[in-house]
Amino acid sequence: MSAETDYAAIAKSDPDVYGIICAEEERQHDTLELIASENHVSRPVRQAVGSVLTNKYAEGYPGRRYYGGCVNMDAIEELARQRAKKLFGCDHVNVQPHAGAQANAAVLLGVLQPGDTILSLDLAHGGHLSHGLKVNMSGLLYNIVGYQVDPKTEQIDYAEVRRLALEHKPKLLISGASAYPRTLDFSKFSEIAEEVGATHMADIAHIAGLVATGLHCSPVPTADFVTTTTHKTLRGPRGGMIMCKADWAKKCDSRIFPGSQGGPLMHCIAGKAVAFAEALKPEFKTYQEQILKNAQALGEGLESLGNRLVAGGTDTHLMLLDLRPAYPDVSGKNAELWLEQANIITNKNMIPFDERKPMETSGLRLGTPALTTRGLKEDHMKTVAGWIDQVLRAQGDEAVVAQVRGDVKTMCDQFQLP
Ligand code: DSN
Repeated sequence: MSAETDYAAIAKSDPDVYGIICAEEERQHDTLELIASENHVSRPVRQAVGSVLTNKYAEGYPGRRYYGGCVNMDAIEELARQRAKKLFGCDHVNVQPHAGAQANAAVLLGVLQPGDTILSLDLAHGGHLSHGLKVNMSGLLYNIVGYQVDPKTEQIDYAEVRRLALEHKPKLLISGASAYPRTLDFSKFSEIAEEVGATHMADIAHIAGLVATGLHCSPVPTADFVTTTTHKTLRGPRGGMIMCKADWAKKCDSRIFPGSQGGPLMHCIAGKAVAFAEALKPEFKTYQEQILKNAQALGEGLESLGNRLVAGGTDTHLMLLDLRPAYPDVSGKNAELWLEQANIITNKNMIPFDERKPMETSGLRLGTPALTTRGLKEDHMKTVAGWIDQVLRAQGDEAVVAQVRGDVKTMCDQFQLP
């Protein structure tokens, strides 16, 4: 059975939904995807996620389920676990979190009592909402102390993190980010956590593919918990995962089920198993290396056109463009909109110490995982940097946007989606 066969069924039975799926396929084909957290999964991953495993309830864990008929659910979950352990070298893994936010919430529930203190990176400095945003459960239930990047280097100042940890004695120290372009020194975070008696949770959602292939240092040897999503650089299905030391295994599992989730999404767990096997292949490392080369090329291309990158550049798959020096009148909101009109997909993002509001922003976040999946290389990145610059300099001028959109379409036609 092929994906096309599945589409034939839905095309006949539900033209409305089928039409939207086709429109989205066309949009993805015709646009350059530069959102750092997105990717294009393989067909095998999509087939696993679209499989009959979606039909099954499997509350519990392999060998201890609350429903009958779980023989194949046990097999797939065990396979996903074994592959994840091999990929990251962790003691224990839970592959059931529906998403990264659920993985993080379960760790918080396992480690903290309401009112306890968490020390984590400010959202406005690259952190994540599940690390302590006031209106997220993390910020509603716990006392959040934020660390910020250094105003000069725009990088994490570990002496400042230590100072805050000594002052506030957090019960949980969170490392990891969703908009931080530089290497994270996870062993330094673990040292600080140990010094103040805190538990250390590292969230590697963005960089999981780099960590799995040894291209970014791994927190697995030193952190108590490592959480991730499976759909960013790791290029698996939408989902989450928790890795932890053996001592925390029982607590981790019980806070996912029954603590915060019901039945696991077994079709997504199957997709995770497929993606982990793909990530264990040598070519996945080559792919991650190309993501990094492409990020360097894109960053250099933008800098050569007079742009400023936050923190002086990138060590990873993503960069933050400070729009103010090259395009003083352009907000992140406008940049995102005009680039989308030119079929270049990005997201507005706060930059450290941003004076614009979160829905306006002075920054644009750019990442190379999806374009690299598509087969684009360093030379293409220079071209893409030029197109971004043309659209922003012209402040969305319709003729310039139309010209770039045409050029983007020509490039997209040369690079098929998986
Ligand atoms: N929304 C994700 C991102 O774009 O980084 C984080 O969850």
